[in-house]
Amino acid sequence: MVSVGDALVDNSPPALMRLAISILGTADKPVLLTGIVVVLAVSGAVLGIAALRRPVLGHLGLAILAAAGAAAVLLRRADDPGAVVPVLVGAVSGALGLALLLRSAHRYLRSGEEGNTTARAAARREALPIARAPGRRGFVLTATGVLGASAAAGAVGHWVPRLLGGGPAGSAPTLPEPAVALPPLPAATELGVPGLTPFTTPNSDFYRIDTALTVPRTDPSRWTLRIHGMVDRPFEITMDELLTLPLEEADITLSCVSNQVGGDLVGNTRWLGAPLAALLRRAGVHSGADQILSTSSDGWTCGTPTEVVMDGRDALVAVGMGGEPLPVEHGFPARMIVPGLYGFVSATKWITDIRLTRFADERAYWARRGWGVRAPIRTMSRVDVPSPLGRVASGDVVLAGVAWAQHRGVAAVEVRVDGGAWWEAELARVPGIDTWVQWVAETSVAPGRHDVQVRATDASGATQPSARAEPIPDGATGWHRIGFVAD
Ligand SMILES: Nc1nc2c(c(=O)[nH]1)N[C@H]1C(S)=C(S)[C@@H](COP(=O)(O)O)O[C@H]1N2
Ligand SMILES: [Mo]
Repeated sequence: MVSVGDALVDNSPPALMRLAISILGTADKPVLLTGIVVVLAVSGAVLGIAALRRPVLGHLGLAILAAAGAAAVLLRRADDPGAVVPVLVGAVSGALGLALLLRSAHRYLRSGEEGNTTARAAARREALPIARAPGRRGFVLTATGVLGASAAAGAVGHWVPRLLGGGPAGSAPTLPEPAVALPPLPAATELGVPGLTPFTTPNSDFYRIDTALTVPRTDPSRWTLRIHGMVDRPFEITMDELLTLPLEEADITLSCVSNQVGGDLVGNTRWLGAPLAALLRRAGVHSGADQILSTSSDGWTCGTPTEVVMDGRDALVAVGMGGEPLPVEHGFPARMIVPGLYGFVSATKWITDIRLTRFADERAYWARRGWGVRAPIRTMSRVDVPSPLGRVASGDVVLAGVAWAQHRGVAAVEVRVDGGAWWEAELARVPGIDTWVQWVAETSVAPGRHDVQVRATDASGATQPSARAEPIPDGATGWHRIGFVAD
């Protein structure tokens, strides 16, 4: 099911993907998987009814479904033909189940014909439930048994790999100390306004965006990262080797290009990792190799401008996030992080391969689907307090939120109420230019409905444009506005 879902995700027309993302947001995965279950159940019902007349139809349909499943598995897991075994076992069990059900259904139908006048009439006269009639009961029992066995097999298939420790949770490496440790965050990074987004996003609250229907699980002792392509000295590095490199810490705010104005697909944390530029220097990148094409263990690809990674910023092959090894959902055992670029062009999770190439020659996953190629994060600001459509007491009110302009830095945040004059908010302290910053402003309002707007100016002096643009192809623009009511 998951492989079929993956195949659907990777091969849907871009327009359909955009529609699904815009309507369903991050619910798109459960909806897709539920849809597959529904399609399978309906196909099963139709095939079952057809098979009553012509059993061969049922088995043929089953074979076609199994072939589609096997094809989806083999296409994605070409290196692991064993992955098709569950599909085959499923197909054989399906055929057995179908044969059992058909036998018992035919027995019931026959008993219906023969016993109509006697047994069924007797059953009715004695007010016995009709299920007691011979044959029917047998069919209901067989059907329940087949259903129960399927559910049990599904549950076992789902839980056994997890119980056997198929995941890397137990084998997570203990993270070495960074060679370049950052001082603790200054106290003034947190303004302490109730309801305001915390400066550091806890790992458990960090937004998750990826195309993976099941989280790729890799044993770190078997993980390698290959760096090759347009380089002088291609090499492969193991996790042990990576962890002996001088690791660095960096506070970086990651944002998804799909984040709408006012949206929450953005988070900030302290990352730990090996500087990517050093690894690339070791490989010796050819001039002209303007794209770093990275690939995850599940085949997702990402194109990052080489010059951005080499310009001295804290681009990392990260192994730690928020003081812990990367959680599996966030790329364990290693991922890329490049301050200033949207995640889809910089933040490859479950990374296993880096190939130096040229934008003119190759397009990565989202670029092939109509999204941007070079996508620096746009300056953005958000109102968190008051909460949208929230109620506050009239008189003095506190307005607060966050703003970001990664790798340029936020120079100023301005707010205005009810379309009045803009005034400057107070900014918290931040450890660098790669993170968001909390802002706060105070005003007083009369009872009634009001709205707040916010806009940020980055350190180059550019203020966020008011014109609204959709996230596709390279990031939303516009000023965030929220309404609130003062009592
Ligand atoms: N392997 C892989 N890495 C990926 C993606 C993906 O689909 N697959 N999505 C990217 C996108 S679009 C974003 S915004 C970030 C999100 O990282 P997070 O889920 O850790 O917040 O991961 C990036 N890395
Ligand atoms: Mo994203």
